[in-house]
Amino acid sequence: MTVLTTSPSWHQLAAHHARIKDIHLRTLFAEDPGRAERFVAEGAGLFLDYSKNRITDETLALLLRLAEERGVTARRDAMFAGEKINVTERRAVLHIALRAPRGVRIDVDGADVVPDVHRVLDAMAAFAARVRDGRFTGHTGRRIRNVVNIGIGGSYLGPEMAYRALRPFSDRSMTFRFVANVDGADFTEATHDLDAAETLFIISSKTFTTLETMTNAAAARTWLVQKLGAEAAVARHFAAVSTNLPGVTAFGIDPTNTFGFWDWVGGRYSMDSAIGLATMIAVGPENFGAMLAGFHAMDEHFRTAPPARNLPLLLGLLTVWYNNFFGAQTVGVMPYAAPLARLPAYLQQLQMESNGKHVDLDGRVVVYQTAPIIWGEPGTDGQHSFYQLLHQGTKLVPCDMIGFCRPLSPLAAQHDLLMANLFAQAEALAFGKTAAELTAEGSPDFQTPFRVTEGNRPTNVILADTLDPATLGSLVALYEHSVFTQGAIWAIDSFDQWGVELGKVLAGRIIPELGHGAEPELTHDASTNALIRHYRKRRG
Ligand code: G6Q
Repeated sequence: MTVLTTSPSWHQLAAHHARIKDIHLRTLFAEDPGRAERFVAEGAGLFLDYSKNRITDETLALLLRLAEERGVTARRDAMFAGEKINVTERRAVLHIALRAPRGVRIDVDGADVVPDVHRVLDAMAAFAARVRDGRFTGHTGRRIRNVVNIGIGGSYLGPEMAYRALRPFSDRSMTFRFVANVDGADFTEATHDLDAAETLFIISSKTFTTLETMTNAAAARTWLVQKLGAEAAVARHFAAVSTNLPGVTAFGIDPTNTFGFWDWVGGRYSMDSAIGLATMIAVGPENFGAMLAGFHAMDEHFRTAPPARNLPLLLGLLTVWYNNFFGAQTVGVMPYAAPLARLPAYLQQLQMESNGKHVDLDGRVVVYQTAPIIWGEPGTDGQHSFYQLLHQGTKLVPCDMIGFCRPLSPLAAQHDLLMANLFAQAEALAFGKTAAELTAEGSPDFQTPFRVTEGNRPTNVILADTLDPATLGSLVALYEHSVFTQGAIWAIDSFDQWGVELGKVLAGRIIPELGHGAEPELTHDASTNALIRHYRKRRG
């Protein structure tokens, strides 16, 4: 593939950027109020208003041409066809198969994977139903009331985010906890008030070798056996989700409580696989199915909607526009929905682990920026902390603002306050307040320079009717495919993660060096050696 920066539309975009970069959104709207109706797109239950971006019709045409030149749709079709587009690991990338309805055919190496997906979904549904209605009991015959998911990264962020988002749909008689960190405080805090006789641990690990998860799983087994006084209790209190079935069996987990998935599902793309078992137990198989249908609706939208109306494509291209032409380093994601508090953390992994790459598909070091840093907090909380920088700081931070037209809370009047704030922030960020306006409003002269809010800060506003399972599915798929689009433009492998290896290897080397008793000679750099010595001396 040709280098991105040599493609004709890249040059045209650079020249176009130089022409329009200083045009204010106030001017763009004054000259073309129709943009509010034109720069919107709808699909899979989501409505995107992208009119408050620093773009014109020409920008959009050029970005769409860039997508064409970079073969985004061909790459998308290759993903949907099960081709091994994860080139560095020689794997297919088929999270879209996890939500394909029965009867759809998707082949990997000549075999249809969809029947297998549904076989696992059916087994999960049967297990979830038995846990929820009390037929699946613990070692002492008591009903399971607590579920503790032990997993990290892609085996944690999705389940926790989805549980929090869909809590109103969950079984309120049950408690759900999520343990990820190898810091023992995480496990201790999650279990300190739980009755072992009513607790089910789900060990979620694609590889079943991850240090944090295996350590916490061992801690869980010790905790359970100590509390219930019987090794045999393990079989009634552990379930596993993994692609490594021999590893699960070696740990002693009953194969009938084990749910598999496949190497063509990346960790950060796995919340709708068996990794979602805790989510399914919480909200029930039917709601989980509705979430999968939401994912699938967005998959179909991405696959079939024309480019100019294609939500993930547009969102991805706009991210490229700010990242590569305006030099924006970050993207803020602000869900105006308290239950989506963990969405920014989830999207952080999705974007930064997928597209935080420094070589292209041909192994050449890239000469352009790849993934922006993703961060965010729910509105309105963020307004009372970091929004000051968004409005008046020196950095350009494009933001996605996500809101819902109907509340799930019975406090409906508060919902208007929430949404008024979303609309107001997007308006203030775009249009700001001039010195002349301030003076007309009676601002004292000495304060005016400090109160001027420049505006011209871009936002995407994403609206949906309500935060239900289907909407959550389509929202996550929207971002999955936006990340895909960006990776395709940058010609990088969005589905590997070699960068996390080095730290893991070094930690493996240091663990025995911290060991109590013998303290082996240290052969790291001077700083690492000194830190280890300090720790050995001070740890008590
Ligand atoms: C995700 C990453 C990573 C992974 C965790 C957990 O795409 O590969 O976050 O999910 O390291 O791995 P296991 O599921 O194998 O324990």
